[in-house]
Parts: sequence; structure tokens; C-alpha cells
Amino acid sequence: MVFENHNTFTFYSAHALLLVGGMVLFGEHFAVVRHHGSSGGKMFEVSPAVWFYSVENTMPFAMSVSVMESSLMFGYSHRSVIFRLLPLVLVAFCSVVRADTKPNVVVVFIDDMGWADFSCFGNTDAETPAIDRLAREGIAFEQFYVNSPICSPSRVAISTGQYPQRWRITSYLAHRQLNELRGLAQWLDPKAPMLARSLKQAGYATGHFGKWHMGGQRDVDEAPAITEYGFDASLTNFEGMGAKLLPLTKTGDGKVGKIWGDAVRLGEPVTWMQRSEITSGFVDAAIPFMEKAKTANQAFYVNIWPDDVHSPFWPPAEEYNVAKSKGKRGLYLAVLEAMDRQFAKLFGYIRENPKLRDNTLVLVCSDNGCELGAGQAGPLKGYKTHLFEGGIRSPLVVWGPGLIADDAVGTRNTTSVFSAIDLTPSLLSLAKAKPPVGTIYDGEDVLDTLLGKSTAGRQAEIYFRRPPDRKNYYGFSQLPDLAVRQGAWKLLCDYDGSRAQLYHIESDPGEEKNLAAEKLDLVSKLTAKLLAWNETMPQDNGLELGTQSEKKARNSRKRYRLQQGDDLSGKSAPDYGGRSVTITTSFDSKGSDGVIVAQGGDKQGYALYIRGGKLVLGVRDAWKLTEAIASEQLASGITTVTATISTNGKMELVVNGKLAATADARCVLAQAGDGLQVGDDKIKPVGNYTTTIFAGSISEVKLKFD
Ligand SMILES: [Ca+2]
Ligand SMILES: [Ca+2]
Repeated sequence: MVFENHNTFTFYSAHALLLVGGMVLFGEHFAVVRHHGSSGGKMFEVSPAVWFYSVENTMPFAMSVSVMESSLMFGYSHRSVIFRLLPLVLVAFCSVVRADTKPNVVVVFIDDMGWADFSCFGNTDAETPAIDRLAREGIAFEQFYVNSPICSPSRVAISTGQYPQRWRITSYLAHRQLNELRGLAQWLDPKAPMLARSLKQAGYATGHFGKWHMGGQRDVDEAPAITEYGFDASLTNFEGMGAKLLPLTKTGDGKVGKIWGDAVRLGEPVTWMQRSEITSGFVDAAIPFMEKAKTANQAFYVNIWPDDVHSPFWPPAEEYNVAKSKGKRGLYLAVLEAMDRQFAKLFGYIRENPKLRDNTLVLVCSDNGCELGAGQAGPLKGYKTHLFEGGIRSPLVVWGPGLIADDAVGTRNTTSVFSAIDLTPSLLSLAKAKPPVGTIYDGEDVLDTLLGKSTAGRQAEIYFRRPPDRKNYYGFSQLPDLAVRQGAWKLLCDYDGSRAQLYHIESDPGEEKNLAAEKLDLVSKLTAKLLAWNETMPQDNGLELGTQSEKKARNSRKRYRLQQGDDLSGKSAPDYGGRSVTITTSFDSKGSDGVIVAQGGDKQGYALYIRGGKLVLGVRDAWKLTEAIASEQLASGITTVTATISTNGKMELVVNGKLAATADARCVLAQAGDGLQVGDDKIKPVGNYTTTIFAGSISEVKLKFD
């Protein structure tokens, strides 16, 4: 027990317990008071005190013994003395110091994992035995939500019990300018009602080990320390202030690299570790923290928030080549399995220690849905950043053999609807701790449900707002701005209530059958509630950015059918950067030179043209021109051509159905300022032409960008 600025020790009588034969375990029959000379003379460590396990239904009376300043003479003149008063008090009252029996709380918050990525949630491509065992010994919740489909706001919600919109954190925190552009705060206001601070005030040792991402990243290097949010100790990654673990990378060939080295500016000490071992780094820091609290009979609240399974994916080097051969998902699954193995040590530590096993609640979930091509969400639609279920529904596993109902062990809760904001009031209830004065949580106390004693969900609706910078993402366009889950139903719509989609989520978790046209009353009722909720929250720049993104998305269209003389410039020009290009056309040339189609200029661009009677496909990248030149002269009459430039720069020219030339520009195409013309190349030329104007006729030019 660490007493800070308190001179009051609380003792509980064990008299009744002794009479009923309760198990009394004496550690030592005295306590040691050690004076921490440098800390102002008021911090004492009593270790180890005499402690015992409580016996149910026994109500020990408490008495307080004030330790007068004068009694500190025991401590002041010695580094360490036996505090003889204590055993005398114990003998006199036939009492022992009672352990603090408040339950410990461990929150494991995985990064970017899909709803169906644990084996116990249906993954058959990888195994997660450590998590699966927790679920077998605990409860798996299938209708649990996080409160945002992206990192930072989801973290704010689970940390505060409030909607992240209240704190103006509605997308991932990035560099200062980008935060401002999106209408975000630069970091979470430390005045937010942190679960950690409330538990600390209730006597808990509080530690954050892992990714933070609620302030202190990129160039935002003056954010508050994690310890200003109610944590006694912290160890984080590249997105948080203070002591951190930063990742080294290693390929299968043993090539070592470093990522996010710039984060050193956010605080030291820095320990460089293989990315594939960083979860162990957090676990290995958390275990001594828990051990110390346990020894001191202090309850603890510990966050283990790994970098895993967020991209980039760096599985252990010995698994790298095999995983990489299976592509992005292969790498992801290898990271998932490595993470699970590293959790095994944490769970084993708690499980194998009776004092912890019987009095610790472990919760495991993911901060948002999976990245496209990495994790999976089973039947759920959408990904990270979406308000569809795949973005916001997370698996939740709750474990606590001494805390959850016996008949709930190993069960699946498929019905209770609640969310991350509900965890704060629930865990405060578990700890019998109070919220800060005047705080109104958006979350509700669902402790009985977490402990398997009830199947009630939260009473109020759950509201969501999309990240301001995610109107079109992962191939989805015009994504809904807002969503609400009420009972079996979910409604999604835009900021103004338009384009409503209504799903009966319980029977249609994949959000396939939009019932909006059939249930007009329900749509109008839910839309009104959702808009009213959104009204009460501070706004971000989602509307403006969404409109811009819409325009861009229109320009990012994949297919164009163009005619000779067409000139697309500025925003109407195709967005070809980073994409493959396929040009299909036929023409009848009356000259030996001329441009069929060109986009870009002498720095970046691509063009199809005739030079000296031969057909040429040209690519400009960083001023360098690469050409695929047909070996034969064009015959007179109509020629049909398919020209392709792949995303890695490989070029192919097929003339009248026959491969006529190949080349390799060895680049990813970069967008040019110059526009696109059919039958000409204006402003700067892409190729080395003698003339740009095409003589003859070009039939339709089809362009395809992928
Ligand atoms: Ca995340
Ligand atoms: Ca040009």
C-alpha cells in the first residue's frame, strides 16, 4: 500500500472472521515503514502488511488509526524500522490489516482487429489459443461496439465513458495542421473524466502500457504526459508522450530497419525492439507493476494496448518469408498469432496466481474494425473507418473466474447491446469508485451483464459519427455520416438526415436489406433522435471535407470514353496517380507523327503516339521518358490498339491483337499538373514529338484506371 499525503491507515477487524474460521493468511506480523527521504517526508510504503482473504457475507468494521506526525520518529532517523505500534494494535483489537479486496481490472485493447479474427469468433485461417482459452473460461460478447471506427476517438471513448465528439477527437490524431484541417483537438483535454483517474482516487495503482494515441504524435510534441491523465506509470509507443518502445523491423533475409524513429522527440527513455516483440515489451513492463501492487495489497487497473495488429505487418523474422508469400493477409495473420502468443504470458501470470485469478477482471476487445485486406469481420459489412458493423463492432471477451457468475462461464452472449463508453461506469461500479463530481457519462452501468448476471444491454441508443476525413474510403463512396443503434435496429444517414438506411441488425448483421422505404415512421423517429444527438456535440469539418472528397471521388472514376479533340484539365482530368492505365482505341492515321492521347507533361505523364510511322507508348516519371516502340511500321487503314501501364510501371503495347512492344518504366505513375487531350498534347509534352496534332481520325478512346 502506498500512502501519499495520508496519515490514516484503515484496519478491518478480523475478529468475526477468525470465529467463523475464515482463512486467515498472515504474511508477516509486522509492517515496515520506510521513509522515502527525497519525496517530502510524507510518502510511506507499508510492505508487506498482514493480509487475508475475506470471507463472504462478513462485514468487518473499520477503524481508522491516525498516525500522528510525532509517531514518524520511528521513521525519520532510520532508513527502515519496524513499526512496532502496528502489531500491538492488531493484538489489542484481535484485528489484522485487511487486504484491499477491490477487484483488479486489466483492459486489453487491440489495434485494428476485425470482429471475426479470434478463432473463437470464427477465424479458421489462424489460431488464437490464449484468447480462446479466456473466452472458454469467461464470456464472449457478440454485440459489443466501440464508439468510433478509428483509433483516437475509440480510445477516448473507452477511457472516459463519454462520446469522443465531446472532446473534439473524431478521427486519428496526426500532425498539427491535419488535426486543424479536420476540426480536431490536438490532444485529449486532461480534464476529461478518465476512468484511470477515478480508479486512482479510489486507491488503485494505475498503469498504461501500450499505444496511447490520445495526444503526442508526429509534430505535436507538447501534449500532456500520460501520467497527467490519472496513470501512475506509463510505457507507450510512437503515438504518445514519455517512455516508449519503438520498433525495429527485420525481413526474412535478416535486413534490419527502423520505423517511426522521429517519435524519439515525444519523450524518452526509448527502447528499440523488434516490432514483433513489442507486445511482450508492454506485457513485461505491466507484470512487475501488477506484482508490486499485489505485494502492497493495492488493487490495480492496467491497460495493455498493443501496436498489434495494426499495419505495417512485421511478424517474427523467421516467419516473415512464408507469411509474405501469402500476401497482406498472410502477414497480418502471422502478426495476430504472434500477438496471441505474447498475451499468453500476461494471462498466465494472472491465472496462475490465486490472489489475482480470483479477483481480476480481464477485458479484451479491438479499438476498431480491420483494415481492408488484413483482418476479417465475418458476416459484417465494412472495415475500419466505416459506420457499418465491420467498422464499429468488436469482439469482447471478459474473464474473471472469481467475479463472473459460475453459470456464465464459457458462454456466449449474443444479445446484449452495449459499447465501450459503458465500460467506464461499469468498472467504477465494480470498484465501488465514484465518478468525478458533476460528470455525466454517456455510458451506462452494465456491470451485471459483464459479469454474466444479467443479459440487459444499455438502455439508451448508441450514436456514432464518422471520422471527418472518411467520406469515401476502402472503395466505398458516399459513406453515411451518422449512425444509431437502437435495440434490434440500426439507422445510418447523412448529417442532414438524408439517404437513410435502416437495417434490422439482429436478423441482418451484414446490413444487406435496407428497410428504410418500408418503415418510414421508424426512419423518421430514429433520424430525429440521431440528428438531435449530433446537434448537441461539437462539430468537426466532416461536411466540408466530405464534399471535397466527393468531388475527388468523382474525378477518381475508373472509366472514361473520350472523343478526338477532348481536353480534360484541372479537376476534370482523370486521377491516374498510383493506378494502372489501360488505353483502348482505334484510329486511321494520315501522317507519320501525332499524338493519339496524352496526359501530363515532361515531368510526369503518359502518352500514346505515332512517331516516324511507328506506334509508341511513353511514360514520364521524374523527367525520365520510357518508351515502348512498336517494331513494325503502321499499315494504312484502321489500327486497333490496347496499351497498358501497370501499377509497377510495366508497359505493353498490343497492335491489332498482337503484342507489338513492351517496356518497363519501373515506377508508380504520379499525377501530373497538365491535363489530358485526345489528338494532341498541350502545355508540356510527354513524349519527344516532332508534332503533337494528330492527322487523321481517332474513334472513341476508352481509358480505364485501376
Ligand atoms: Ca485502431
Ligand atoms: Ca501535356
